[in-house]
Parts: sequence; C-alpha cells; structure tokens
Amino acid sequence: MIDRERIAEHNRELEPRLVRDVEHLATNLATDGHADAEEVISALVDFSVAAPSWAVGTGGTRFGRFPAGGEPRTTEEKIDDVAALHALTGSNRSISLHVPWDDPADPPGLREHALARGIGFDAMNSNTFQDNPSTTDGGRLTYKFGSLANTDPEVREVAVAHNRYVIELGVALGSQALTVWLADGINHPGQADHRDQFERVADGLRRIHDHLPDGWRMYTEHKPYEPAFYATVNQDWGSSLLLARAAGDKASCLVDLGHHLPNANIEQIVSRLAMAGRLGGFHFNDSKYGDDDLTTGSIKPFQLFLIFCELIRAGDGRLPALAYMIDQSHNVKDPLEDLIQSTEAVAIAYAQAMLVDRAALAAAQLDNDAARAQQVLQSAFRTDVRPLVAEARRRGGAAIDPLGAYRGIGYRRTMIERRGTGTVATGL
Ligand code: RM4
Ligand code: MN
Ligand code: MN
Repeated sequence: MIDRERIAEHNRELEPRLVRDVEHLATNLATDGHADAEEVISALVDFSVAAPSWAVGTGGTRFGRFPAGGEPRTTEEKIDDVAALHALTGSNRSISLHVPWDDPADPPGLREHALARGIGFDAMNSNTFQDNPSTTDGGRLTYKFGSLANTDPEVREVAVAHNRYVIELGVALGSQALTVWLADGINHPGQADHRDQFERVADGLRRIHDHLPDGWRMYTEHKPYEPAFYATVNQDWGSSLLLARAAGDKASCLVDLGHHLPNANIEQIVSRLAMAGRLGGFHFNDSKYGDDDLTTGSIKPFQLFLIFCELIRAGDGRLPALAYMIDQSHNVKDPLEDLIQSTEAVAIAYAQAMLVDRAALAAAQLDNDAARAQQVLQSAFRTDVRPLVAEARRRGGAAIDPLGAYRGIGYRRTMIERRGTGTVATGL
C-alpha cells in the first residue's frame, strides 16, 4: 500500500503553485461565462474509472513480451496495484476481473482483501476466446471455431455455463455487471453463415441474460476484427445494439474506443446508442490504426473530449452513471504509469466537456452559426484544466502529481524486490 503520508509529503512542495493556478483559472472561467471551477472540481472528486486486472501487468504482442518487473503474481496483488493507483489518482475505486485469468479460489476472502484496501469490483469479464482448461480441452470441446456461435451445441453450452459461472462469481464479489466480448467470427469467406452465427450468439446471450440477478447489467462489446479477420459476429455498434436488444432489458452496449474501423465517428456512435437507451459503458484507450490499446488521450484527445461532450448531453448536463473502465495493454511503459496517465486524460476530457457553454452552443446551432459553435467547443477544449484535475486529486487525499509521486515513492522498485522480475500478470 502507498502510505498517504508519503503522498501528503510529496504534495506539500507543489501546493503553493497549485493554489495560484487554481485561483487564476477560476477567475478566468468566471469571467468567460464557463462552468464554475468549484462545480468541476467537485464532479471530478466524485468521478471514478475502473482499472482492469489485465492492465496492471505488461502486455505482449505476438512478437514478444518485455515484463516491467514486479508484476502482480495473484489477483490479490493486482488489487494491491489498483489500490496503489487509486491512492495516487483518487479516481480508480474499482477493479474489473477477467475470468479465468482471474479465478479466485476464495471469493469472499478476495472481496475482503479488496474492501480492506478501499477497492470494489467493477464489471466481470468472461473469457471464451481461449480454451479454459477446466471446461474446454482444446480437443473435442474447443473455442477454436467460436464459443456462443459454435456449430457444436455442447461448446455453446459450455460457453453459456462459463458466463453464468462468472456472474455467480461476481455476485460473491459484489460486482453488478457482466461484460461479454466474444472472439466469435469468420476468418475466411464462406467458412460460416453470417446469419446463423448471429442467431446462435443472440440465443446464447439471452440465456446468459436470464441468469442475471436483479440490479445487474450486461454489456455487449463489439469489435470489427481480431482474432477473426474476415468478420466478427458482434462487428459494429449496430450489431451490438441488435444483440443487446435480443439479450434483454438489462443488456446495453459497451463502446471500446479501439474497436472501430479507422476514422469512425465514435462520438456520433455514443450519441446514437444513448438515444436508443442502450449505451452501457466504455473501455477507454487510444489507437492510431486498430485495437492498439494505447494510453487514453495520447493520440486523439479531441475525440475523447467530444465523447465526453456527448455523454454530458446524454445526461442532460451531468455525466450519466455508466460503466467507465480503462482497457489497455502496455508493452513498453510501466503499466501503472500508463494507467496514471490514462486516468488523468479521462479526467481532463471530462473537465473540458463540463466547461462547454451548452446554452451558447445550442444557440449557435439554432442559428446555423458553425464558426461560433466551433469557437464554443474550442474555448472549452483549449482550456488547460490540469489545475482543476490536480486540485480534485489533492482534495481526495491523492497526489497533485501522481506520476512524480509514484516515481518518488519508488513503488515499482519495492515491488521488484518483493515479487521478482519473472512474473507475468496478464494473458495478453
Ligand atoms: C479485447 C476486448 C475486451 C478485453 C480483451 C482482453 O480486445 O477489448 O474488452 O476483455 O481484449
Ligand atoms: Mn475492451
Ligand atoms: Mn480490445
């Protein structure tokens, strides 16, 4: 655990400058008719984005893996890393598990372990894209040709049963949602029938949905390609919407920012799904070409800002209560450093979107005044909101400069001493 006192110590030096920056920015915002600085800060204090258990370890590519060292060896240690992250950012209150990469032998014990560190369980993820030694065997029962879309009813049964198992595990942990991302699809034209595959998946999702307890949500996550390179069953937001509708009332769509064909207008997709009442949540990351899983906001920060504008529009001025999570894979950065930067990027986009003068924008839109509309958006996007984000962290007892504090405290060094250099924390 990262000692709060170490963080406070680190903050002391940076406080005078922060006080000046916040004052200056607050005065300017008030003069320019933007949202009140206090309003933004308090929204940020409340905000949290979940960390995925698979992102606290180094991800590999198909060409290799270069571990950071000190990676968590168990799900407990993954929780410890998220608790360290949360201590620094104040905005990562929960962890999202991936089963069977995480398959705790003692769920109540794990729940207590997390609770003691102030960490909760976000959506559960079910993995049916790899054979699972306890259910499929890579022989007769295998996900090689799909899970819920498989032509073999026995394999479909095993996939449904796995998802139901993940729900039950989630109940024991205090989670309230299941995210289903399927690798099911077609690699070669003619290999399978598009419609039959879709109908089998819809049927499987309905059966999984039937198993959801009250108060639970289920998210369908689309992705255009990989590992199926010709067609995936849940290919795009339209397919995802159809599948969520077929599954049932508790199902909605999850938008992973990397799961779109190049140049897709993701903010418009967000708007459409919200309008259809089926926007469920996000997997934040960034990409240049495909599902690159890069640091959120590192490539297209304007897109991230526009997405948050749509969210605030959907929530009529507030951020809707959806499932917000980071989904990344880091192969050259220290995973925790990347998560710190991603969390900050999400908070920045949120703060900037809050600064949009929505009344002025609506008026410009009514007048067909494109130049004025752009000015309104840019005036929010180009505001350096980092002091507000840092102030929110400070008020929550977290670090003014989380990356500096992380390095200063030497968390990675300590973990390498404790856990060694040869550990692998992720199946990616
Ligand atoms: C997929 C997708 C899922 C994630 C897996 C590990 O590409 O993004 O959300 O669970 O990767
Ligand atoms: Mn994802
Ligand atoms: Mn992905």
